[in-house]
Amino acid sequence: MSAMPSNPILKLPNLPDDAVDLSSIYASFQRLQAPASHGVGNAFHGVGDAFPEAGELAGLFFGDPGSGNHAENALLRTAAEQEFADTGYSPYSFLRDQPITYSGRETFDVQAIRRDFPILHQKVNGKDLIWFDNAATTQKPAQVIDAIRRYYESDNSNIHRASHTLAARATDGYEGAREKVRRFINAPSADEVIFVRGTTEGINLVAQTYGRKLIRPGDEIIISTLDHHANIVPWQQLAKERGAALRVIPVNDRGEVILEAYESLLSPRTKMVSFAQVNNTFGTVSPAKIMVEMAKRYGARVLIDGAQSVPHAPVDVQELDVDFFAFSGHKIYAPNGIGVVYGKKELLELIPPWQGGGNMIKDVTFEETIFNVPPHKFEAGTPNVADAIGLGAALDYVSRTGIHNIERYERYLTEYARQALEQVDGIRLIGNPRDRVSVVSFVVPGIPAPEVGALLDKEGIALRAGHHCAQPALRRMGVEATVRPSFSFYNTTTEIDRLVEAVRKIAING
Ligand code: C6P
Repeated sequence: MSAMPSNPILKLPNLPDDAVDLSSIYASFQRLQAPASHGVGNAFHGVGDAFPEAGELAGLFFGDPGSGNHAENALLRTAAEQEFADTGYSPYSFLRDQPITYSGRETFDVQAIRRDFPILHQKVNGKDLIWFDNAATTQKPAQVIDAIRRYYESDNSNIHRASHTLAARATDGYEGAREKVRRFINAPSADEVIFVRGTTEGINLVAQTYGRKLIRPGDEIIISTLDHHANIVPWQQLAKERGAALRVIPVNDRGEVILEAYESLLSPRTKMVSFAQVNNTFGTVSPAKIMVEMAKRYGARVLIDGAQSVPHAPVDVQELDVDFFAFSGHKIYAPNGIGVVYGKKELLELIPPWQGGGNMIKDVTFEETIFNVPPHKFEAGTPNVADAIGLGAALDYVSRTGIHNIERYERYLTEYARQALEQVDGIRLIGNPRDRVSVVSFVVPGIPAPEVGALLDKEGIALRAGHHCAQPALRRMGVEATVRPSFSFYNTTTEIDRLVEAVRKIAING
């Protein structure tokens, strides 16, 4: 076994970890760029051209026969060309790009960002902590911790009910956070933003309200092989209860949904399509806008599980034209126990409340209850005020940093890690999606994934090793468990080099 090269990354520019200036990242990419630039004002094309994978995708998009199934390519191309003709943006990126010029606050400094996250500055097992478990949960900046402390120190109160000053302040804080969420996902109205505990609760809410009211025997619900258990079990339960059928979109060997197969599953029987915009095992970005449009042609409603997309790229629910959209606060630098389900107003008005109790009513007698209007109709009981305010502070933090900047830097880190890990002898990468964000999965044949996770923990590296609550997705790739580093904008290439070095040793020594 040859000694490890000082920088195992050959294809990507090695960036300094401090003061990462996005204009210099972009300049590095430009130097590496293939001659046939498509001139599309899109991060994926601009940044992605440095990556062979992305080049392949661009080839596919622009008519190169590329690799893989031709029928699938043709379908993708048709849909892609239409999307491009309509919008001028790549359908594979669910992003709207910013101009490619950076200045002032559009440039971020990784070390300055890291200083905002107190938890990162500790030793674990004698080594500097490396937090690569961001798909499971993200760490919280001081700004979020401070917002929660300030709330409990000065404003704590129940909301919407009392006539005193603290109740007014707490209510303003809570409703202010709802407005911040509205702005962040570009919902038309804050009344369409329901606070829940997280993505899981959001999907269950939709399944048990919309689903119970409108899914009938013989109807069909479509989900994807790439989905997290949170988007499988609630629909499976509902299908059994209502005599409906669950249909599952297959994926190809790369770990991408097969649009052609999805098309063939759709029919007038399809009442609901629900899928993750970004998968949590391979980081696959699914072409959400196209998938919504395809469902709409059959009159189906669509829920997008945004747990792994919202932290990494801009999301616009109006542009997606999605009916429901769920995400978790704790994956986007906010506290645990707070999340969001967005629903279109006309649907929220149509469907029944989920839980009964205080706050969700207008009037109660023993004979009858008149329900409150959305979103309050879906928020029975005293809500999680402090953590909603924490979520608002987290979205402020992300917005100040710039979600476009975050996305570009995280794509860079992810591709850096993928290429570096690919060069480690004795490990196998699992899943190879052409459009991915934040996640890389691998196995070390002969060593169970949890054991690899424990060995990495000894090096101070925290990541998830197991089935990631997505057993069907992993089984599709022939494995039961993987080791899964997942990246955030506070991570660095130096940390990835440390991971690669540790994995290399494990693969050699066991
Ligand atoms: N995935 C992971 O380590 P909750 O637990 O409700 O905040 O999020 C559920 C969920 C739903 N959809 C997707 C795509 C997810 O990734 C998750 C959570 C974590 O991958 C914890 S299992």
